[in-house]
Amino acid sequence: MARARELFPGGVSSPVRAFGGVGGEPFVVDRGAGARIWDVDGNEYIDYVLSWGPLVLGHAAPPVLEALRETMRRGTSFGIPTGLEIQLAELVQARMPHVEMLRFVSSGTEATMSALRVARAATGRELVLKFEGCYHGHADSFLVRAGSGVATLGLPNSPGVPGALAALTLTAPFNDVAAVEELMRGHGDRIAAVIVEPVVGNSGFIAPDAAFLPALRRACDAHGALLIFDEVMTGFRIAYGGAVERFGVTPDLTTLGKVIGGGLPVAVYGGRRELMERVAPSGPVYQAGTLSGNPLAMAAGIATLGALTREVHDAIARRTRALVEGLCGIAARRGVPFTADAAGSMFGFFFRAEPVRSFADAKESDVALFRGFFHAALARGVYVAPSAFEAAFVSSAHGDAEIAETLQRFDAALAEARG
Ligand code: KE4
Repeated sequence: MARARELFPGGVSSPVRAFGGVGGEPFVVDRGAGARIWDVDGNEYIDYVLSWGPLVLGHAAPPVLEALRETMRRGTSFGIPTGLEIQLAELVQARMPHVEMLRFVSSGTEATMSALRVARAATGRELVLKFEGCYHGHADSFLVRAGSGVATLGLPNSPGVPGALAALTLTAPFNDVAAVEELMRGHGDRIAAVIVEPVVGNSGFIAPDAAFLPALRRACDAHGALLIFDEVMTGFRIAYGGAVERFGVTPDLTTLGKVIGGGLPVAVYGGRRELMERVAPSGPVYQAGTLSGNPLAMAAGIATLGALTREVHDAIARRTRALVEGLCGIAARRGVPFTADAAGSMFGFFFRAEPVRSFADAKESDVALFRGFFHAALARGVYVAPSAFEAAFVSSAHGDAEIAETLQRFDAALAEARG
């Protein structure tokens, strides 16, 4: 890490990995297999970060490695159409028929940035509405924090984001239908899109109230705005068919990432055909990428989705629910204020008695206790995200033994963290 800090800002390739949210120094990983990872000192951890979501089959999953071995023999990249991208796209469409046409890119940031560009082009409008605590990658328009909690023109929270651009981003609290309707009354005819994580994973785990997503759909229809579901994290995790299957609300555009690359760089933006046909070269909205549709990434995605059958998905979801219920039981027995929830193979918890419905609620959780718990759990071989405001993930490699072991270690870690 000392050498890394000389080479990279904060010594990391992505900020959240630097343990800034929990203090201390990150470990350096050596390898992973199934549900477990080992650091360069030989310490073993049951992994609930899974590369921040992608590894739904666990580390070094045999079908993925086999697909990579077979594919790399024929070359690693062409920049020419291949059959692999067609195969992966058809696998996505089979589970998400509302993604009528799509474009592969190499990161969730590219996907959401491009989806917003399509929405702005299609509507001729410039404003975008996002929700506090939702993260959609680091494109300028999304690095904006609300000045107040209800409806405001954004203030850049990252230097380098031009004020004029930040001013085009509106924010509202997640689950706050009244705030959305107020914004729509005030700015609705200038809003190109509303973008939302259907289940929030970037403020910790926050599920939508039953009325929330339908209300967003209605508000967009009433004001001619497009609805974008950012499913980079929730896709193929909260349900076999993602948010549309789970909530019955259909967006105009969808972004995907993480799971569909099985650990290699793949993301997607897609949706209604008449919107996507506006994208170059069939239309004038420009977006391009040297490694988009990369054959190795496509092969890993095909192997991952191919193995993630509905039965496999449902089995992981059952184990995830069992884990969450076990965690709640332990916290209750120890009298620790705690709330946890899950959707499919994604879950999260907060050290707070009341349910968390917004980022403001999440920020009221006991972050200091989370920090102590994180390190006590890590010392016992359980790795959750080094931040109180991230979700956690389970893979098909997390069997009953891993869940049982996790609960034992969680209990001891909580006892230590409580002091
Ligand atoms: P990437 O550009 O990091 O591939 O994807 C951005 C993105 C877009 N949308 C959602 C809903 C996301 O969760 C993400 C990325 N998620 C974070 C974890 N919260 C990636 C981890 C990191 O930033 O290192």
